[in-house]
Amino acid sequence: MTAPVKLAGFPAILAVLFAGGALAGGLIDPDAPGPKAEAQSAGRRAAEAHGMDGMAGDTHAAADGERTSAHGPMSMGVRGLAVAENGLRIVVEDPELRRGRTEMLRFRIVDDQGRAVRDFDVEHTKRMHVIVARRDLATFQHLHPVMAADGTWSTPLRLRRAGSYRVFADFSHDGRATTLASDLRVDGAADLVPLPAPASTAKSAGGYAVRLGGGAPRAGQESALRFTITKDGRPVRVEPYLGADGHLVALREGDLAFLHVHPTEQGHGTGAGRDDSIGFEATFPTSGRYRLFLQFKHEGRVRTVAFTSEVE
Ligand SMILES: [Cu+2]
Repeated sequence: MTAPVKLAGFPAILAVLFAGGALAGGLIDPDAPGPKAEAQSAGRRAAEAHGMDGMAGDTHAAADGERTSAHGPMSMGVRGLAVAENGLRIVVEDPELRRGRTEMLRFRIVDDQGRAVRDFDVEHTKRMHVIVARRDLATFQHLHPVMAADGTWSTPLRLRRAGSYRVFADFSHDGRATTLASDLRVDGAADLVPLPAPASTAKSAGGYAVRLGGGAPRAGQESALRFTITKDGRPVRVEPYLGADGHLVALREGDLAFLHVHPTEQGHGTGAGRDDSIGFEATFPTSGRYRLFLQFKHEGRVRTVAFTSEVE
């Protein structure tokens, strides 16, 4: 296989994490057992623990109690189209990865003098959230890298399929929420797929079925998105994930604009809680199609499902 040999100094081979899913219909599972085993054998302790996503990080019980959203209104807008914004820039050390290999993705957030930023605010229980999606939105991974003393963030990453990817660094610095994005590439013939048609149900590994309710979203208006999760036909009550009932990322077809969506305040976690659905509020900036990636935790594992949503 003709790997990207031309880049000398390829960073160390690393442990990985793959989000799974590869099936076009929205079967995406970042915690599939296979890659995890590989990651462990690759033996990069610190990064790997966080790279496994939800697993390690979610044991921070203190943060789980915080349901209040730290987001300001600005996070409702479109983000993630730029490599530099708000005086900050993302610098990816080596954006070329070999297909199917566990590599270490490394990047820094630098200021306009090129100095690495090292003080980040905690959002959703983490100082840095990384999303990696292929351009056709067929794959999605949500990672939590670890930062070295010099400000370099790193996480194991494995991309199973060739093609062009976007990496989003979602963070807050000095109280300002920012999402910067850059390209990654995996050499080889890419089997790009069209976006699946809009559908109100999606399945994930583990026998979960998720239904999306709430009506057709309209551009520029706040839309309620409610997800109801069942497993083998029975209702599922989710466990806290990143300090909320779930985590939702919406990416716009065509340019992969990034919408970070807020959980609604009235979760099911309190009181009688007869409603087991998970609610979010999103303002889609324009009409068009979006891919929604919902992550929730149940029985200790984070599951991911994807929906195509048509916004009018
Ligand atoms: Cu995250």
